[in-house]
Amino acid sequence: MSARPPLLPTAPDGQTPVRVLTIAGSDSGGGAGIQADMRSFALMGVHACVAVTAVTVQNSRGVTGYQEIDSDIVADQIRAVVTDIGIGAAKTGMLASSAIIEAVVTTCTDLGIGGDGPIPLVVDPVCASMHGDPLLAAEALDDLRGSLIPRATVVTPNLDEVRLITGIDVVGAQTQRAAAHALLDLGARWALVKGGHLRNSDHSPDLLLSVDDELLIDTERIDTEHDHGAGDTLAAGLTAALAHGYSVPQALTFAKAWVTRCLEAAYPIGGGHGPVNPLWRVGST
Ligand code: PXL
Repeated sequence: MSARPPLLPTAPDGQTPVRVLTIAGSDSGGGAGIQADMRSFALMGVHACVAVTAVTVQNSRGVTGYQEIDSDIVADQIRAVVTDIGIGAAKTGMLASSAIIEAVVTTCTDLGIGGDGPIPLVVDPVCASMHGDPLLAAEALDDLRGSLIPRATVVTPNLDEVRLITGIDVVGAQTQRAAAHALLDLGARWALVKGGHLRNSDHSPDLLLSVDDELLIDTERIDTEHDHGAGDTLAAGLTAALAHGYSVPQALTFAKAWVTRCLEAAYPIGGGHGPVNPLWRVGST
């Protein structure tokens, strides 16, 4: 069992917690998307605001449909919380369509989220569920590449997403590095290429790269079928730590320890893949 991740410090005034924003889709099965984010954020001690982008119909076996939220309503949710509650960092997950990506990019640019703005932006470029069900319209890939990734403080694709975004098939260290460079070339400040889906490996090497820095965290793969929401949970850990003012490499060190512990505590539900489980944090597992 891995070491317990360090506690994030409490808010300076001891009363108002650090706040973050997740811009993401709902998972009716409670394992990924907004639900994964909210569970982890709560247990990491940060207050999470939510801009809902889509409502998916899914259970442990897969996604059978979804309804997008009107892009103006997505933009309004972001503006409403950022201008009142204030946030230390934001995260994107499922964005469903070109219209929603455009609304998110415009609003984030206005509000200083990502890019050269003061609020870090974690872009988890969600394209499909773990079962391969699409969560992003095919034509929206260009918007992901051309307008959202250039605003990312850190972009966090898995290997399937890397292939769709960069065309690079990551099979080892060299191709992983080439893929990270391709993501930096798109304009991301940091690229995290997650190795969890590497074939024929009992390790999960995650490579974090910027133009002048890098960090490789190579851990043993946790052998579980119940890893639904793992990518969301890692990105939530990054977002929480960035909101506390940690650097991107420090945030990754925290987030990787967090998701590893959540994978170790994952449980089966339904007939398919169960969720990663941040409830270990309160000793329920
Ligand atoms: O884990 C990626 C993800 C994000 N958001 C939603 C999802 C999924 C995967 O199924 O359903 C809503």
